[in-house]
Amino acid sequence: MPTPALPADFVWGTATASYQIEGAVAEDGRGPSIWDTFTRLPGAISDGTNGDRADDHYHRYADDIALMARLGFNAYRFSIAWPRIVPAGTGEVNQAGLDFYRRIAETCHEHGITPWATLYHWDLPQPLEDAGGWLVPETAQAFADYAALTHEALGDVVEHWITLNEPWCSALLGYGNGVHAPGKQVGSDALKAAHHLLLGHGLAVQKMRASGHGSTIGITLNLYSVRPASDSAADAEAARRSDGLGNRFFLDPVLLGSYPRDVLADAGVQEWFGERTDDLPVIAAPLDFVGINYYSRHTVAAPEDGQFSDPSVPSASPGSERVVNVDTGAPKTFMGWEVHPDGILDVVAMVAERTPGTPVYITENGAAYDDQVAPDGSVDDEDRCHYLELHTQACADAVAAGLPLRGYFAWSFLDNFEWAFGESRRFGIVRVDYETQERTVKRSGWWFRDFLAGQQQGSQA
Ligand code: IFM
Repeated sequence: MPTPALPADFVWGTATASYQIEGAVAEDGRGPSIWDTFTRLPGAISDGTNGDRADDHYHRYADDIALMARLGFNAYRFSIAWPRIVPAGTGEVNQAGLDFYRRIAETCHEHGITPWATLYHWDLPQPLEDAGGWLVPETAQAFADYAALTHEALGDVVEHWITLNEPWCSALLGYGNGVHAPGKQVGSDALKAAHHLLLGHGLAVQKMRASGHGSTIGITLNLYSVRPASDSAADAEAARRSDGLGNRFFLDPVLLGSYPRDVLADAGVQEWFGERTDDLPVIAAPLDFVGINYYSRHTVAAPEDGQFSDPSVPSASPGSERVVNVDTGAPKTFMGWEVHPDGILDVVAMVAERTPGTPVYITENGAAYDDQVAPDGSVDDEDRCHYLELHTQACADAVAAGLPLRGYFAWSFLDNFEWAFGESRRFGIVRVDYETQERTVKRSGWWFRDFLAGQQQGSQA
């Protein structure tokens, strides 16, 4: 059955992130970021690639945005590279960086596409990491200053602003197990990094609100549908921990102004967090919307006897190292992530129950598959088409259920540099040949064009 048309003002966008697509890392005054450094560490990136060139979007953005328009998207979510704007993290501002993002926004407007800017999608200026990174509160202040000046400079061409993308990843992959930049492994102190990220978010919202621009401001969290593998009390406990660290630890401070006590206790960090309660009203600054990146469901269990976690293995789950993710046998993407479209309703409900009526956007959703290129150059990615069909249908179900879902952004427009997996995982609905930089719309891109045309017709009927 075709997906029913969603309201005419439903946002149908596509998303990218600066380091993953821009390339041009040494051009026009951009400073080094933690990802420039991290990708040079032996073994950090599975295929040894880096973002030096990526999709060369820095030079090809105009054609890329024109292609987006041809496919029918009405919004483009991109991220702004902090080291292009403030190359050293604090201090001198690089006008060429601001000019680049103004060109992106203006090109979007020329094509009837609404620009959505994310201020932090993981590319921290390296000098700030050298000074302690997200483990120190000064980085939160530096982020707020950068956010405010960028918003001040571009608020006339960009109305929708997202402070942070997925602070769980920045904190727990960056400082917990170290599989992301900066590659630190500091145990439960990674939660301090999470706190400083959220503090930076709150300070940024305060400062951005003080400008004359009537922007809408939100944050993007990666949330998971979580369920216990069985009815046992032990599996329910595993689900509490997984939901606690993955979802509630971010949702509660941002939307309710408090950290979940059980998660602080699991990680043994009550004292440190107890000394920072004054930050909570800042972190809980009122938002105009909440963005959710939704990809998958976690089915979790308590460890079987003998499944002890090895304390010498750095963990991204401080205090909950022994929670086991169970393979349910459901279809998975090339990332090994279970395909569970109805989880969209679960995660939107998590926001709605904490802050009823606040608009929610799925700011990322998509899938990596092992794309095959036919001799004629085409990519018949039927599995990705199916994934997108199921998840856009779930959006329609969420709206029909009365949940405050107002938009959806497909991840990603282009194949791109997938962090620790380098170029070995492709999420794009448009293929990129990294050698020639040629773009080829995959079958999923054409599927989206037809789907969006149907939406437009349906919403006009
Ligand atoms: O590529 C990433 C993106 O940068 C953040 N969200 C998840 C995507 C897929 O892993």
